[in-house]
Amino acid sequence: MAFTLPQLPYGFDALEPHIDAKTMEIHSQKHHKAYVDNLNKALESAPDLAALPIEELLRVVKTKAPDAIKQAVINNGGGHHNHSLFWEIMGPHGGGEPTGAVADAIHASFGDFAKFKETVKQNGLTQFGSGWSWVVWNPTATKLEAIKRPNQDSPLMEGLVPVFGVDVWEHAYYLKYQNLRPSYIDAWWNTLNWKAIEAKLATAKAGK
Ligand code: MN3
Repeated sequence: MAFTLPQLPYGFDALEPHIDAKTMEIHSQKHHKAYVDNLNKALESAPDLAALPIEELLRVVKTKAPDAIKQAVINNGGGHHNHSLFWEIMGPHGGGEPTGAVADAIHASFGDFAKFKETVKQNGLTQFGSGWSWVVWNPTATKLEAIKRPNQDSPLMEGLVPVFGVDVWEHAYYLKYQNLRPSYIDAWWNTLNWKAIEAKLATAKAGK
């Protein structure tokens, strides 16, 4: 079955003033849609791969995808999964500090929340060009880690599970913030839906 563009769980303007409605509309309806369309196109010649859940596809792409389509699946499959996750971990009336399991996991890996935020921000700022600053669950180390990865490279390709992260491609912020990536990342924290992130962490810990 072909991959499909998920519907945003809120309106384009729901993350104002932190992320503007126009950026949300173009980002989800144009950029994300292009990843979905190009993923389906790349997989026309590989129906066995096209039948996999997106997470499983990304886990096996490096070993199982034919060379002719491998990079296209990495780019567009990563783009599809990264953005689907991105929309889910944000929401209206977000931000603040997490509680419960997410707070515990952050404290265990990073110490205090301010230090954690600074690490995630610095990863986003030092990602040269396009990419993501990720908070991932490392199932081997059984803890959260903060990493940065270029382009649409999914942490799933290296056995890590993305829990949440910030898109630092210019298309994610340029309309409102122009070259000010630091201001965008600071504002992004105000969009976080910690309940959704807690659910992602639980799923990651369960190995799903
Ligand atoms: Mn993007």
